Amino acid sequence: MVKIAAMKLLTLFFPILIACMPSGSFARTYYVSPTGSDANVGYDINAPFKTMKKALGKSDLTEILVRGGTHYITGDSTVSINKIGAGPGAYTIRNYPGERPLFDCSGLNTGKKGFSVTGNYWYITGIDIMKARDNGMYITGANNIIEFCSFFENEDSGLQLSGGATNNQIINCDSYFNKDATSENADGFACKLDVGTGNSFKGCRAWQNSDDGWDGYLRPSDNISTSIDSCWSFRNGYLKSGAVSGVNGDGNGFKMGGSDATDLRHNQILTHCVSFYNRKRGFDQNNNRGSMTLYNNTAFANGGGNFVMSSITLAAGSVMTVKNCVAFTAAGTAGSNSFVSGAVLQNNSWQSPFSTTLADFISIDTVGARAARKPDGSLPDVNFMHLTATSDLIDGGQDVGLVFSGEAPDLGAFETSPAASAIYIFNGNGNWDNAANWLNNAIPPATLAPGNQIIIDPSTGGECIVNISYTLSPGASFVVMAGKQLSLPGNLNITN
Ligand SMILES: [Ca+2]
Ligand SMILES: [Ca+2]
Ligand SMILES: [Ca+2]
Ligand SMILES: [Ca+2]
Repeated sequence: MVKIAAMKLLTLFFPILIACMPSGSFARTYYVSPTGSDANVGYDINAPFKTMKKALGKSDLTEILVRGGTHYITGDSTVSINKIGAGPGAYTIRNYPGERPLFDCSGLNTGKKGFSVTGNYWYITGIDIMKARDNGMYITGANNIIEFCSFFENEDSGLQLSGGATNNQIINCDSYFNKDATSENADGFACKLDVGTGNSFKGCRAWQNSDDGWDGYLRPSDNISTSIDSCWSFRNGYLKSGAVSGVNGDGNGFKMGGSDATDLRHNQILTHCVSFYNRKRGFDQNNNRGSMTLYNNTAFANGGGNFVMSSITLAAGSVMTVKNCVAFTAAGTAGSNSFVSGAVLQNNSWQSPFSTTLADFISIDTVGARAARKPDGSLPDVNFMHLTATSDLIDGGQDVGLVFSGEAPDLGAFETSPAASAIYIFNGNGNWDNAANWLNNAIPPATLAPGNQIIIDPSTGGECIVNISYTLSPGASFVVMAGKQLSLPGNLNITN
């Protein structure tokens, strides 16, 4: 009886199953848990695998959901991510929702990396990697996205891009307390040596790495490009303990390049980045011969100078451009800044007409800079180096194609949002300068701030008489409601 019933079910459902299957595709989500077993089926949440290696070896894999808790990576078992996807979204490794897996790689053999990404089109998010015996994560593949991950206490750079790695995006990641035996090599984020072009960083933080926060030193790659946006680099060249990392630790915030024969070009675009309290330089040319474009970056109190970009002449065709940047120290000065001959320097805090003092900043206290990220992985809110409402650095920048608020970009990494907009409504009948004709007696001020608005909406049968001279400046708006009367015996000037 039972056997016959099962046969009937098969007959009934088999054609339907075939119809639902995408042709040629066997997509599957696997689960990996510290309490799982590689003898399990893996695709059932109640029967997860134990190791990443097992899940990564499945031919029908498209996604791995990693359960929280500590996963131990040991021996020679670097987590190898090598499948080559055909396009965006091909493969995913993510934390199980609401959980945060930690990969403890301290049991690896000497010199072994934690994760090695040779594949393409992987999206990896929501995991932490610690104590690898070399890099926490080493990427040579292309078009991968690494988001909201952290790398700490590894024995070389936390995350490194090399071996021809191209077009990878590193988003909202932290890399800290990484230290190699000599302190000479461990950077927070290394995009260096034989790396390819088109890699980018956004919203990342690097602190207390024994060598540099970011390092773009090349050997032998030449004329490649990297962009770094909204990243913070601080206290590099110091160890977890706070001690100096040693004479071999470089201690730069953003080291933009350099090469053995001082001849190679690493074209760098840095925007909205903040570099502070690094042991040596905030932004360091380091004999990079490529183009360096720095817009809206802030350097504060770096021990060896804030912007130190005068070490060597650029290659023919390369350009150094520094606009809308802020350099400052706790003593209230710009600190030490230098640039190559011919550098384009415009609208920077140390240049005329700006007067940059402590009064320009809400706070120079770095409190909160290493605080936990927001639930979506974005950077925490801080007051550090944000501008006060009266600062002449607000709207002091030039439009370089980045998003800004108000009339123009501010100087530095943090754009100030304009005050909440006010709306003034004329709802009476008669003269403009009679406050009683305005809603709540709120008559518009002599100068209307950008974003604010005047609405002319006289009472039925009434009119608004502009009996004074009034000037509307750029950014303010003026609306006369349909069918309503506006008379101009005085002057209404609208400027742009
Ligand atoms: Ca070094
Ligand atoms: Ca370095
Ligand atoms: Ca000022
Ligand atoms: Ca602005």
